[in-house]
Amino acid sequence: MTSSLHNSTDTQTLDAVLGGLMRRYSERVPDVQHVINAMIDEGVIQTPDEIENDHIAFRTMGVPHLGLASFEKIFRHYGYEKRDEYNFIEKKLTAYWYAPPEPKYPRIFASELRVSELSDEAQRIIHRYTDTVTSDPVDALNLDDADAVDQFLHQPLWTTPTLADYQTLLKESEYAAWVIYNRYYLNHFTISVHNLKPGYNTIDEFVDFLTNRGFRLNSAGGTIKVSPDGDLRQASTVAQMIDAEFAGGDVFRIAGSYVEFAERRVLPPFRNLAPDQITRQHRREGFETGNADKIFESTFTTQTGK
Ligand code: OOG
Ligand code: NI
Repeated sequence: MTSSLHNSTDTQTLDAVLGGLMRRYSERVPDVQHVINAMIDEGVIQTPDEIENDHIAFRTMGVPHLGLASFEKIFRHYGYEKRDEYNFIEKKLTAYWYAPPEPKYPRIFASELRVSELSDEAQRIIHRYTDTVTSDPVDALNLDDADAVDQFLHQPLWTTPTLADYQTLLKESEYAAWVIYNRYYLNHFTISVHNLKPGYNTIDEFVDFLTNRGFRLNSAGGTIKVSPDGDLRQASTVAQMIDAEFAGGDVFRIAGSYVEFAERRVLPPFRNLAPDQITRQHRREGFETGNADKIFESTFTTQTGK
């Protein structure tokens, strides 16, 4: 099915699913409201709906019946189209981005852990939880029922891990530990800074503003991550810590989700266009492996423990 065949029922369902994701994410990540409040206080925006959400991101476990092959069915049903692949050799991750059915919707960046590349012990731990999933749970879901999809995205897919298992995974793969606890929780939403008012519409200016307001930013590879072509510039907060309850009632502070900021520059052939003529298609599209590799670390202890 192509996006042009998509009807208003699909987009209404998508609106509701995205609304549910953003609502729970904002409740869980106080920085979301703090950033928005700081932007209003500074006069960068008047209301939150002026913010363009560049993309949202999800993480998945690459095992049978789960992973991207399962997860992506949800958003492809709403007209998202699969685009470029990204490979993270050290982190053992594969990712894709998905283009939305209409420009008003965020892009999606979704990644998957290549579980089979981990040590036997880590694989055993992961499978102890994920092996209870014996068929693709998305196939059992009515994707036209927004409430059902919202519940699915926020329900435990497997039993709550033990703290010992979490900590063993953490030593080998911070990503694995994140997913075993957080599952499909929204990993981040992303403020498009290029559409903000002058003085705040470059990543350098926006990062200055965030730093002056006391936000802690991910410093892996430098605060501002720049693509080799210079046209995709990104920064992110350090993930907020949450008090996570593990099996047996153990409570431990672990990384939750974070907020990202992206500047997509106008591509060279369009640089002579008047500012009011510039739309999404004139700007740098997609993602960048080198940038993403460092942005993943927003939830890693090297950043959260700084
Ligand atoms: C995703 C990190 C990559 C980007 O925009 O390149 C990313 C994650 O932390 O799951 O968001
Ligand atoms: Ni991102």
